[in-house]
Formats: sequence, C-alpha cells, structure tokens
Amino acid sequence: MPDLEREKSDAAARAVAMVQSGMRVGLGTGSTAAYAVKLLGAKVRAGLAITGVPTSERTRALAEAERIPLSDFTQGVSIDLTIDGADEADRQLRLIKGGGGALLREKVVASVSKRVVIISDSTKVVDRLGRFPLPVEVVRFAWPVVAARLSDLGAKPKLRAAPGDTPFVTDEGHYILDAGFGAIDDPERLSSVIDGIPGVVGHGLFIGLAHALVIGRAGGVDVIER
Ligand code: A5P
Repeated sequence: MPDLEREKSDAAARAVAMVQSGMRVGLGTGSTAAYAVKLLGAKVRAGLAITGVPTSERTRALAEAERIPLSDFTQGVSIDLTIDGADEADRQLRLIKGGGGALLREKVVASVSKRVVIISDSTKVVDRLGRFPLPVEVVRFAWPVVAARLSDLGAKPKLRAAPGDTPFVTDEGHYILDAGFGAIDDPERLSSVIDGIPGVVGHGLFIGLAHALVIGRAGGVDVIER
C-alpha cells in the first residue's frame, strides 16, 4: 500500500522549494495543497517574504493560522506561482479538479498565474480523465436545467450534498453537480460544450492551465513539465 500522506507531503515540499521571496503565491485547496500551505507558513515564519492568494475560505483560514500575509485581486491581478492539488491528472497535464468544491476560484487563480504547479499522490494520475465525477458549478436557479443538459451529454449528474442532506454551497454561493461521464474521450471539446450551457459558472476540467505536475511516489517525486 502506498503511503499517500507521505506522497502528498513530499510533492508539496518539492513545489514549495520553487517559491522565492517576493513572490505572490496562489494557495490551492484540498488535503494535498494544505501540506504546501503549512510548509509555506513555516518558511514565512522563518523569513520568506511572500503574499498568498487563497483559492477558498478554508485555505484562507489555514493560511491566516499559518500567519501567511494574504491579498486578493483588488491588489493586483497576476500571480507568480500557484501550488494546488487535483482530483485527477493525465500526462498531458489536463486535470479534473473541484472535489473540494473550490474549482471556480481555483480556475480564476490558475488563469492569472505565470506558473501553476499541481501536486498529487501517485493514485491520481490516469491514462484517461473521467473516473472522478466532473464537478460543474451552477447558479442555484439553474441546477435542474444544467443537470438535464449534462444528462443529454451522457453524464449521470448528482447535486452535491452537504452534511445534513442540504445542497453543498460553494464559497461563491453556487451549487455543484458531480457529473460522472466515465472515460472522457475529448476533454477539450467537453470543456467548451459545458462552458456554453447557460447557468454553468465553471467546471473542473482544467486544460492548458498546469505547467508542472509533481507526483509523490514511494521514495521520492516525479515531475512532469508541460
Ligand atoms: C478543490 O476544489 C480541488 O480542486 C482539490 O484540488 C482537489 O479536490 C484535491 O484535493 P485533495 O488534495 O484533498 O485530494
């Protein structure tokens, strides 16, 4: 059995080693990204001068606890380096993200980042994307409409639930449909088709956004560069 927590923390450490003083750093969301935020916090407390842009309220709380100085897009719209996790990645660095519900802010942050480094354990690298249901963020009013359109595309969409069986609500106040497509033959095409459905505000296919994938494995890390 792989030691997944070790793989995640090793991948995070490799990515954090790329951070230099003076950088504005995008802070990802999820259990793997949390390792990176904690490692960055230790470096900040030891003198590393960075500003973080968190991709979720959860990450904001963690970064504040780590005493990482934070900013947002009112203070500038470019980011030097973003470190984030993923739910699936292929070797062309196409990703499925959003298992943690932060896909919309994550995609905005990635889109303005000079470099996006994705950190992952060894179980998330796949030959074809789609084993992980694709998160699609929708305005609340439209969720049944979008669910029907996703079904027409061959998916089995489910409205994501929060504890207590109420719908999960994102940091931006939207719902998420988890759309199981099975193996996705053409991620680029599916991405643009879903982007065109009225009511969709974002989805978890990240294509052309990641620059490097750092994969933890027993005894080290592998790095795939785009
Ligand atoms: C958050 O919305 C996601 O995009 C995460 O990056 C993803 O769910 C990975 O999370 P873990 O590192 O906890 O697997």
